[in-house]
Amino acid sequence: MVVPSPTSSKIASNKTKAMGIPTIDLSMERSQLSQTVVKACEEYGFFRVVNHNVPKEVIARLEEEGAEFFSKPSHEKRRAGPASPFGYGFTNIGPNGDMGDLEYLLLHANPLSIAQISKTIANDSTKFSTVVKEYVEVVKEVTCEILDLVVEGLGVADKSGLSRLIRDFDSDSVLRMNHYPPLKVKWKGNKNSIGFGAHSDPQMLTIMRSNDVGGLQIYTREGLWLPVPPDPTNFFVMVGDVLQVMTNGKFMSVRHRALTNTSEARMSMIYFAAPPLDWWIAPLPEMVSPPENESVYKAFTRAQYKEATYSLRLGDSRLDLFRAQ
Ligand code: GA4
Repeated sequence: MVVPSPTSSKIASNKTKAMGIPTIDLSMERSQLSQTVVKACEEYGFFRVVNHNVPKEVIARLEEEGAEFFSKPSHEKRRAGPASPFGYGFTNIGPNGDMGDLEYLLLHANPLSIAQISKTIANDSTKFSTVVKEYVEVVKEVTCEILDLVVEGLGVADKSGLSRLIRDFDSDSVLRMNHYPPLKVKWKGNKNSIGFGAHSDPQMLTIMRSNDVGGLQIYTREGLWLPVPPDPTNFFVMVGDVLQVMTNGKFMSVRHRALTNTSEARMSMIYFAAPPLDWWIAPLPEMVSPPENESVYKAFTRAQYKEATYSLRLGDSRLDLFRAQ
């Protein structure tokens, strides 16, 4: 699926790129930190996290498992598929005809589901499952720390109201490993292929780590695609649709996409943090103050939102279905 240029929109100039992507240093003093996190969520819906305390061995172990799986012959990988939605998938993204130049593993982040699906993925399924669970546990902690900072920065009374939903055993969080193989055809000039098309994430918060190969781009409020330089030792965080609703639109979920135009393979591991399926999603009480600031959204369950997500295309604007009149 080679496209002549990165479609639909302009790429950020060097000047815009120099503005950089906000970086949150988790070792900073806490009161300052919560305000910085809120500002980054408000202005970009996207930031980089450094000094996160995730052991590099935990990341390396998952990367190794991913590399081992994706290096298997196709017929073996296909035994773990098709992804409907969980398992091994390639080219097809979701059930409605979206496609990309990638292959992936999509897993529910619940420990029991991980143990179950691992049996179809790896020869040593106990090892695979242990490594995935360990990674999920540590990134979940980073996610919860960020959500607690968000809540603090927004002045929300229930200090662990958001992180509690992610720690819940029934949380609907998922883990995805994307493998973007290098382009087979050498193009003259700037030809790119769409690895994963433009979309926002339908969860609360996304935490992404990739190897040292670029490709991720975020769509800025100025209407530019901003390439994100890879940073394998750190994480990138994205505001998802659920957090947009809970902040009544103060934060906006960030549109992003992955392009492939390199000679090297890109591999990313992405944790999508979501509340349980029966959780009612609505703006936090502190984020509405009628009559001036009414709720922009109707209340809906995570299950209803998920159903809407899977009934639409990747790039569709699903939140429009849930706007209050
Ligand atoms: C995008 C974010 C996550 O990768 C994902 C994707 C999901 C899938 O691949 O099964 C979706 C996509 C994502 C949004 C619209 C629907 C559902 C594919 C698709 C076309 C796992 C998710 O939760 O939503």
